[in-house]
Amino acid sequence: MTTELFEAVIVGAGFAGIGAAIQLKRLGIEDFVILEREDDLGGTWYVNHYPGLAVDVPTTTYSYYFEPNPNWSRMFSPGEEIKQYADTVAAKYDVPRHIRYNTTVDGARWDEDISAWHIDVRGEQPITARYLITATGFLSQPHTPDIPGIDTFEGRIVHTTQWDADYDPAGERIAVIGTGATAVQLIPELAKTAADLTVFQRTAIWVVPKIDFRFGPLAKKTFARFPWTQRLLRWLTDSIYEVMVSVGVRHYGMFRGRFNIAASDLSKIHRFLVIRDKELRRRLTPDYDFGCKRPTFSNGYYQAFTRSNVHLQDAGIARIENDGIVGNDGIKVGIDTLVLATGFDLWEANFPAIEVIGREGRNLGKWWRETRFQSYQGVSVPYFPNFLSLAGPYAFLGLNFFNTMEYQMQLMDRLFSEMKRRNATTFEVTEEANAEFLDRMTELLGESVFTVGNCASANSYYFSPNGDPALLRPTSTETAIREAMNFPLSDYRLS
Ligand code: NA7
Repeated sequence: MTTELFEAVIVGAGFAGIGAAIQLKRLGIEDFVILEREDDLGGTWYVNHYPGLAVDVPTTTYSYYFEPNPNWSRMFSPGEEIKQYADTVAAKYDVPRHIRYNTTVDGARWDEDISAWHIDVRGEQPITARYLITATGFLSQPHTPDIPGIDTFEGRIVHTTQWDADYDPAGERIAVIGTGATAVQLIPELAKTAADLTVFQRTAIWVVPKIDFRFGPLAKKTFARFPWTQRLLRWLTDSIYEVMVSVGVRHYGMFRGRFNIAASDLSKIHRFLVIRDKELRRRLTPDYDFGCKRPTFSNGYYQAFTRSNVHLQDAGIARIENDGIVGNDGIKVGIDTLVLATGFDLWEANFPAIEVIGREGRNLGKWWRETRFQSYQGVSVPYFPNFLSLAGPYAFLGLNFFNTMEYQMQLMDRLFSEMKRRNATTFEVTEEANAEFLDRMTELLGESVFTVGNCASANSYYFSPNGDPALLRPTSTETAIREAMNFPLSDYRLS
């Protein structure tokens, strides 16, 4: 079989893939292809389009630092604006011509003889590339729950990642399974017109008010004419989020959870002001510490439960029948539509998102499971030369994906520039550097909410199946960027 040749392959055309493409171009590498399984770019912001979809980080912060957007309509912009932003940035840097849509990567294997990756593309000829960059995101593999009888349901069944834009919930009897960030956005929208909406909650979620407002024409004009004004606002929202993650998550122990207690008090007051029914408030109250799992921001979620057409079911699901859901309390709820707001298979299907076989036949997924989930600076793994995993263990800086991108682009810059300087064609992180990084991350997590807090009942995707809180990189954004710009070059073997 013939094989196509590229200098680099990027898997995924979401914000991470677009960022990696921009960085490669800055480094003078144009011979690369982005393989994307969907038929458009934008990743999660293309796939998700359920009613109520919005970013849950201020948009001033949720954007590439080098590409501020003066046109955001509000502080927490709706999904379609974020998708539009992805289109605009990609077009500006001439990224789309590198993208191959409807292309699913099945796996990749390192070939020691030619020092390159063989990439298997479903139904197409394989690709050979010197560098492999997986930009597959953290939440990209939808989770369909394995509830008894789910296949027998005869009504409409939809996962939130596959929303049908023509679906009209008016007059429908709807069940929503799940109460994560997606459900918190969707439920108030469905509640407006559904005849009956039953929310099946397994684990209550912390919800705090959202300080959201529109950016009027004057604000937009000011951002466009005086970009420093938007930078200033970004600095403010960046700082607030940085402090939240630092005090509430990373240094939970040092602050004895005081920030988390204050945040849960805020959520409690919010519930108290909105919901008069004491028992309902109790049922909506989480029994784990604020911060163990991603908290949500909403002014409409609790409100929705005060409507007469909205019901909370927290007894658990026994089974699904052809026309409804039977709870563990024996009560059956008849429904027309079943909405699965059940999130994503993060650890099971995303670490890694494709099969990756490195040097000496090492299988990345197996190795992570047999040892621990680990990656140097959140991107590199020993035995996997010329490979960067942008959604790796300990990569995510918490809350804002763009800060993560920022340091990863810096790291690419330093690494590839040094390769060029030395005329090298292969890089591989050393086992020592990787082990040292893992030890450091483990130690830093020692005083985090995940270690010190009460997270047992949170069902949080921040924890890997073996119990390590291996998703989050427990350093500040500033530290991550500084390390990406200054890491010892001896941490990599270049040849
Ligand atoms: P999440 O946050 O993973 O939430 C998924 C929800 O679905 C959560 O409440 C789960 O309950 C629930 N779930 C999953 N499987 C089941 C079964 N079998 N039965 C009952 N309930 C179930 O995904 P989202 O899409 O809401 O949000 C993802 C991210 O998008 C979010 O963190 C933001 O970063 C943006 P559980 O809590 O596991 O008990």
